[in-house]
Amino acid sequence: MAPTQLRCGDLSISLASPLVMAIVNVTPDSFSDGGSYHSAQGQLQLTAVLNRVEAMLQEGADIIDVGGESTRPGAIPVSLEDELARVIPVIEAIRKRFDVVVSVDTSRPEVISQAADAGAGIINDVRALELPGALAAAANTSLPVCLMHMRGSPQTMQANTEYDDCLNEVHAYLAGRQRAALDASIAGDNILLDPGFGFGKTEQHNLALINQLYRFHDLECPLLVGVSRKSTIGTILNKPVEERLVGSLVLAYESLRQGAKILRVHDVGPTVDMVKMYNALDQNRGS
Ligand code: 7PM
Repeated sequence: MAPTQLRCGDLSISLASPLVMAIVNVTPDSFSDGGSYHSAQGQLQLTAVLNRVEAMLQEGADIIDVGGESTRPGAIPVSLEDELARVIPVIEAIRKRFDVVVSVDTSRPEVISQAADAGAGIINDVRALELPGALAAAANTSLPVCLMHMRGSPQTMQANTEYDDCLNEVHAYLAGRQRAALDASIAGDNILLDPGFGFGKTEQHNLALINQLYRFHDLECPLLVGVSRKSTIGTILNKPVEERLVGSLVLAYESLRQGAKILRVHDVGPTVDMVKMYNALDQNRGS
């Protein structure tokens, strides 16, 4: 059975109803979360981050996802020093001010360890703990981990989007990474899985992942899905990133219908309303 509760360090969260994970991207080239938290001189502005987090919490966010590496297709890799300098002070400042679970969007073992020390409660890795030392670093924190499927690297992922059978490949990959995490002594009920919408996949693959999300339930892990503002929505609607809210909500709603437990989003308020409507319908079902 998939767990119904996550122990995220000193805080616990229930998975009895779906959770909203709010994106806080602290890269200077942040493209789609509206806020840039850097001054004209390139200095990270902690008060700007904290004001944004406060607003997201007022809108009903359950988890704050802090990332300092741009995983945008074709993005330039960030150095370890820059990633640490972006992410660690932000996690510390959020946890000092708010009682909220912070997830850290990273792949590097050094960032995993220091983020946990700074108060992070979830490790969110688009590389599914594949970097050397990442499994051991994550296991050492005893925190929940999110393992995501990506084809290739952010630099190369859209260059090869051919699969024999995308769904089967993603499923087999996640099953393999779940096995690797278990073998590294990460507890089974500390593993979240994510099919990686938009990471090295075509529009048709991305749609099939949502339509057939139910197929991942046999792995008995809570499912996390990130569709917010992604380019498949832009292609279908022919709309720029700031006009993709309705498309994002439709895909997020279908993900909930298929049993997703965590939605990673930019637009917290509208997503929280959608989740409340989904919950109301869900509770009414069969009556
Ligand atoms: C440019 C393109 C910038 C895409 C950022 C992105 C996911 C994630 C991201 C996801 C999990 C974004 C993505 N996407 N982590 N990190 N699942 N677990 O839209 O789908 O934020 S980065």
